[in-house]
Amino acid sequence: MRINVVSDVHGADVALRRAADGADLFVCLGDLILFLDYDDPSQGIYTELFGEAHTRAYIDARTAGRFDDARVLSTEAWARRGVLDPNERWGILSGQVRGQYERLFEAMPTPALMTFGNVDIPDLWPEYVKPGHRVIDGATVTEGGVRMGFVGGGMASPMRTPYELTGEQYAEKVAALGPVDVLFTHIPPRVPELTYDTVARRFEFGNATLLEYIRDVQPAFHLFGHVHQPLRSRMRIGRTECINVGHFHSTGRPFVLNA
Ligand SMILES: [Mn+2]
Repeated sequence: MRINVVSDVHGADVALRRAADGADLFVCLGDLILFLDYDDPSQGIYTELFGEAHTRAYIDARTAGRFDDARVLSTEAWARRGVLDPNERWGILSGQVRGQYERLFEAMPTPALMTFGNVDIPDLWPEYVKPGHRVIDGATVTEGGVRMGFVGGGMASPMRTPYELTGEQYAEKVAALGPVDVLFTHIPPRVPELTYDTVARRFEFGNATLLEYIRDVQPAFHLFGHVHQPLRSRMRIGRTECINVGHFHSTGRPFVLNA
């Protein structure tokens, strides 16, 4: 069975339309929305709302780990738009997010097995999924005799992205899977080579429970995304081949797994 897998779509709807070409099964591991484009600050929701100069300064602050400075920049930018109460931000942001979801779900191949990235808003998905889109998070499906487990979302972080979980919440979802042949998640196991981003020059969040699960269950494959430019895009842990499927927003190409 040929499985085409994408992750970190971040707005790339044109390439997404063709991402299932030639596949028996199509899988999307989340991060559909583009809030901030670290490589190209001229696009994304923040740039549409606040302009490119603000977005560059905001990205610089976050990249340097100056999260307090980033928050001050953000508060100032909202104030320039007349939004002083942080609770009012979502009303404006949600319009932009909904526009992107409309475009991306329209381009999303069908059928598709999907889970959430950390930059996704699970509550909005039911409004946009098409017939043939199956959203799976903390559960398994069997296709062509291959048992597949899915765990979506990221870990609580200073980046405060929309779908972040505590270690306990994440572990609960992993524990619900039982044994699988192929594990699909948005984030990698907590292994330095797989979590270090060589361009952002920082460790992204991996998950320790995933590493325990791999050592314990030894699925044939673990496929994930999240780290856009990883130090290593694949490595073997015991019998499990761990593979970062790549930053679809940059490559426009799915990872092809023969399972
Ligand atoms: Mn991403």
